[in-house]
Amino acid sequence: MSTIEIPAGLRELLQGYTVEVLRRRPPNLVEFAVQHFTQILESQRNQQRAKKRSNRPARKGVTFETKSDKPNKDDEEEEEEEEDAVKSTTGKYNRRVSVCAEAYNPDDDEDDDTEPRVVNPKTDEQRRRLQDACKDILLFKTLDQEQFSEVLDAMFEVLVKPQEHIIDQGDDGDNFYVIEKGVYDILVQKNGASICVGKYDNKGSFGELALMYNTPRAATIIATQEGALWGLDRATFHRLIVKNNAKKRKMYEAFIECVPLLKSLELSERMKIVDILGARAYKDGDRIITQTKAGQQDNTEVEVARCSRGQYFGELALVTNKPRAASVYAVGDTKCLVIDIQAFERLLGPCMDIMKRNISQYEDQLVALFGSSDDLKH
Ligand code: 1OR
Repeated sequence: MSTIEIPAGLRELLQGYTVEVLRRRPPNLVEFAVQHFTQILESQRNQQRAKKRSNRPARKGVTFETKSDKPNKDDEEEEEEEEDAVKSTTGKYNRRVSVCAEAYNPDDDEDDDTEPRVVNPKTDEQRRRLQDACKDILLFKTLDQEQFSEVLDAMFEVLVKPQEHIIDQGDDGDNFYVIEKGVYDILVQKNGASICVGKYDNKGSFGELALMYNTPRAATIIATQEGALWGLDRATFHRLIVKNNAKKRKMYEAFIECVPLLKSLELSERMKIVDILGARAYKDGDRIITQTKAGQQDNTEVEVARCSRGQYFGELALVTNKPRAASVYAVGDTKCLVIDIQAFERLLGPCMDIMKRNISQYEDQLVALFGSSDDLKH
């Protein structure tokens, strides 16, 4: 008796669809099936693109090309671009059309809630690694549990090789990436030369800007060693993160307006800070920052200052590129808004002078306490 072979993945596909039907109870099952499987197909294509990039021969040195003069683009890729361009006329997966940083209005996107979820099946072990990589990602910190698990479901693993370009400056944005492991250089083109402006060292995320603001990729990201990333497709990023940003702007606008440090920024610059910040809650006594630089005399800790609403901390090590000069503890239940070092450098440049001026006040405080400010000398 011959047995009928069930194609690999069929069970997961049908299960995924069934779960979504039960969750969302769509009025038209066939229409919903079309949407659901189209989204999966789109996600698979994203993965294939990411994979293709990883198979591309590593470029020698660092070269930058403009969109119009890319010489080695293969025919298949051209086809993909055409295909995407066609899609954009249907309005669903718009390619970059304009450069803007306007607040996204969720009311313009009412049908988003009925959009089917992208689900990339994962083994338990993959899911555990993914969860671990995502636990400190600031952009995910303001999502509720349900949204966060949708994000995890949609993410897909990307293994990278040394010298691989994950993102090229000037390209359109396809995915957002969370780093599981590996070191990645950040390069920016300046006067025709590419300059390394920073790196990601086994943690963090990148690729959010082009997706958030519909702009070309602002930097090139190159793996310096073998690594592992988790990608999130543009559509899901838009549906969950960008939509959430509109809420974040509403929630934090008034607060950010009254933070003295940020007064010298334009409103649009302040809103960009809101877009990428994450919220973290602490309980009384929790250590928020750990001093990594040796203390003054012995190891006893002395309270040197207390910050409250609208004030900031954690900038000193970033400005001076030195180890953390002090520990910071929560007094009572607290909530902090946090940005990562790359965003800090990118967005807070105009506030640097104010921060430096304020840093000199720390020295005065330490001199008053210990009679020396060696800890802050640089
Ligand atoms: P993206 O979608 O534009 C490139 O693709 C990514 O590099 C970008 O999102 C950020 O996630 C990341 N300026 C611009 N983008 C940066 C920068 C950066 N750093 C990381 N990315 N600067 C470096 C700050 C250390 C400012 C350079 C002048």
